[in-house]
Amino acid sequence: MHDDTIAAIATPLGEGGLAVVRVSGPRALAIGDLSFQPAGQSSRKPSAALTHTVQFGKIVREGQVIDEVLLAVLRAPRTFTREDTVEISCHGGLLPAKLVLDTLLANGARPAEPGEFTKRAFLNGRLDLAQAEAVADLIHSRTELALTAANEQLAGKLSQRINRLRDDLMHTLAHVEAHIDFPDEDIAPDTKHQLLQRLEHGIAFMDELLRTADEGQILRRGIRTAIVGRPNAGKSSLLNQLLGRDRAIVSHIPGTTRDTIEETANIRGLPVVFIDTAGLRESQDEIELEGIRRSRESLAQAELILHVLDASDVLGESDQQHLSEFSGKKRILVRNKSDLPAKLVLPQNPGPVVNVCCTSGQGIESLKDAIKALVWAGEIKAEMLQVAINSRHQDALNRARTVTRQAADALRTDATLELVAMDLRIAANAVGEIVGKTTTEDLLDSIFSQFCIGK
Ligand SMILES: Nc1nc2c(ncn2[C@@H]2O[C@H](COP(=O)(O)OP(=O)(O)OP(=O)(O)O)[C@@H](O)[C@H]2O)c(=O)[nH]1
Ligand SMILES: [Mg+2]
Repeated sequence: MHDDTIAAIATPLGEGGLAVVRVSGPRALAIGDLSFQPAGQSSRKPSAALTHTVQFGKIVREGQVIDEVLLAVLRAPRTFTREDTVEISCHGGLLPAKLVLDTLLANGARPAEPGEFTKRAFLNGRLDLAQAEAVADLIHSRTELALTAANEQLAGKLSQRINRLRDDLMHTLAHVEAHIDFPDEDIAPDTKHQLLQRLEHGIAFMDELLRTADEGQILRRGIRTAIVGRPNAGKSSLLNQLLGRDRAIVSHIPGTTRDTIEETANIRGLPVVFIDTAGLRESQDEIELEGIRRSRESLAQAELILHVLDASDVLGESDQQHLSEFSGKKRILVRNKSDLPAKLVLPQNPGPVVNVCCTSGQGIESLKDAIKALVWAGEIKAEMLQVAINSRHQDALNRARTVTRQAADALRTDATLELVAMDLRIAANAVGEIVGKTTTEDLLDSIFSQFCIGK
């Protein structure tokens, strides 16, 4: 348990109906007492109030009323941080929340660091590390699928599986270590067979989890999708259609888009980050050249490319060049202007092609299906959402898998049991990192610093 008491504004800074200021730690109730004056007959000072009740009153600093508030009293251990907690709902807007916070700080609280409430929840055993990460995923989720995945992880679905995997590794390790202690006894063939089976089972399970990494990444970060093509092909028109609103300027003048425009949309449940770019062509214009340079940069970083072609025109030399240039990437060819007489002839086997008309919106739904089909193989299964791992989990599992494989091979070929035990210990530790059974201060810092202040 921590001996200092932390406080922060938990709601976004800006004007709103309400803001919430949070205090957590051993002196939360005492600091509440110093800052809060109950109003009316039934309201109490925090230290005199029952747990999980709301008190009405005023925040007062040096005799001056700061704001009229509702104050929630939450006593340990049934709180998010498992510490005594006070949550003050004050009027929204920068100043009331800031003055309430200042009062709490003046009365002995310390400003919380980003993610410190959740870090305490983790350190006090309320959440494990994978669950703590899910809190951040939940806050940042941009589609309902991402939210579902975050909720499943927060509910411990991934953690349960990871704990079982780790228990299995530890169990095998205990067996192997027992035999190291009695060097005269060989491991009986039956037992050895069982141990090997268990290890293979563990490796297969790690592979299963590792296969969810791409999906986990998509749900958390979205799919970066660059919309490219020659000027006037209809890239900005396409962006507007996909977003369902007029975001980018569309005009008949080639070279309209200069700066890249980035917007996130929900495509069949998946968060997709679309990047409209400047049309690719030779240019003398300094600004357009910079735009084209940025287009190239977006192209390089994109995980998916929508290559827009004008169906009413023949395939130009530059189109042809771009077709082969982008063929190594996940790509969909979008034949735009399908309302006009067709002149475009595509080369053989160009990969997925969708016909659209960006003035009427025709074909846009098929394009959304094509995007989903290309980036997410098969259905979106509930099972997948329960486990979809993040890149930190992926890294830990990859390390665990390598040494478990090594341990299994060593055991099979009767190598020294000490080596087997050492690898298994490394594997169990790596798996333990995922839920936070083995951690370092650096790891915790890097995870919780990504949180917002007040969470
Ligand atoms: N007939 C027809 N015209 C279209 C269609 N889609 C776009 N256009 C027209 O094509 C012109 C260019 O559209 P934009 O969306 O600005 O093209 P762009 O690829 O973003 O062009 P740059 O930003 O200059 O590279 C505009 O006049 C659009 O109205 C379509 O499906 N059919
Ligand atoms: Mg444009």
